[in-house]
Amino acid sequence: SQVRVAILGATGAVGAELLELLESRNFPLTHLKLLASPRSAGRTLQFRGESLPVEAVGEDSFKEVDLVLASAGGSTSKAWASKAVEQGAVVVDNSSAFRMNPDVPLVIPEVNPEAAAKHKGIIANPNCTTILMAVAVWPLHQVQPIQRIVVATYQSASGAGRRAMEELKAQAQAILQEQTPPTESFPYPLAFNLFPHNSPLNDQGYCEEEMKMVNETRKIFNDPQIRISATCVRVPVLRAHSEAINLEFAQPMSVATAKELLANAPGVRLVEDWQANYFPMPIDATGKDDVLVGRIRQDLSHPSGLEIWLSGDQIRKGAALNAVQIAELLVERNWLKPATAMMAY
Ligand code: A2P
Ligand code: 11C
Repeated sequence: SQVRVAILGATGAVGAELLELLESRNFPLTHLKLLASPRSAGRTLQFRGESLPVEAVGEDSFKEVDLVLASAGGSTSKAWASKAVEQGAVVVDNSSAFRMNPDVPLVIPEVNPEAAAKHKGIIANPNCTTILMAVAVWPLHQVQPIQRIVVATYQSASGAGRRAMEELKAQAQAILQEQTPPTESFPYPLAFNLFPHNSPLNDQGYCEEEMKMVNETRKIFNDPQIRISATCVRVPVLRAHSEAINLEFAQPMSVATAKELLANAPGVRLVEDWQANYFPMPIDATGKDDVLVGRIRQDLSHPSGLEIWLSGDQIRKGAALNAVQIAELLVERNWLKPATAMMAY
């Protein structure tokens, strides 16, 4: 089948990657519409050797569109997703706006593809940190149930968008020239520094990003009992997030079993050279589809514990690639049909 696609947020960091992936993966589209804010109207972007115009999103943007890939932030999705659904499109939304809505499937194709079948017009793409962790942890959890996850993240600038990536470079340059680094996208200098993720804090002292890892993982695993505690940190890396993950299983899982499962898991590449002390790094994960996982070891402090380490491209598997894989799933399984029961999103 042939699909008419719109990208909402085409000029952003994730938007650029969506364009690249639709082209390189030969997505079966007949028409591609590029949408962004009025600031970008009149710009052009390249797709399959052609210059396509960027349009300001508006009331009529979703007529004659079957699929919207939205990556323009939560408020933009809240403003436009239901309009797109009303006009007959299915929306794969990258923002946090609808992820915890019980009528919205939250999908990672390697983990819970079947959930997508039940969509009512909107399917949510999980947060980048959740996707990377879930892809690595799910193959283990299926074989030996995990009771508790304690995770610390090392998140790159790309998670805060294209301007934030430029700001990190500008900050590094300013500091090297002994000037005051610009801080517009970030609250503090990130270059030569790091800070706990600056999303809003709840009463228990956890930030939104940390609670996304807890709540989204439970929803995707369909396991409301699994206990998760996260500490999310922004680090001066351009793109690709890393995570140190401690897993507590119901029964011990050997390091050898975990390695074998991860070596064969979809979307995962086992990367470890113990002799060379070489393990996943963001520079190696950048531009790759797979989540790089390694440094798998027995938790010295717990007989049923394992430690794992990963790096994954935040813009690719953490965002654009996962969204395109969801779109491919919808096409392959013939699930790309307009909402039958209209939802009040
Ligand atoms: P624009 O470039 O016109 O501002 P990033 O996460 O890399 O910062 O990208 C955000 C994306 O979301 C950009 O494509 C941006 O477009 C788009 N965007 C931001 N605000 C709006 C809005 N109010 N309406 C439509 N698109 C928006
Ligand atoms: C970050 N993951 O790296 C965040 C940004 O829920 O989609 C993306 C927020 C989201 O800061």
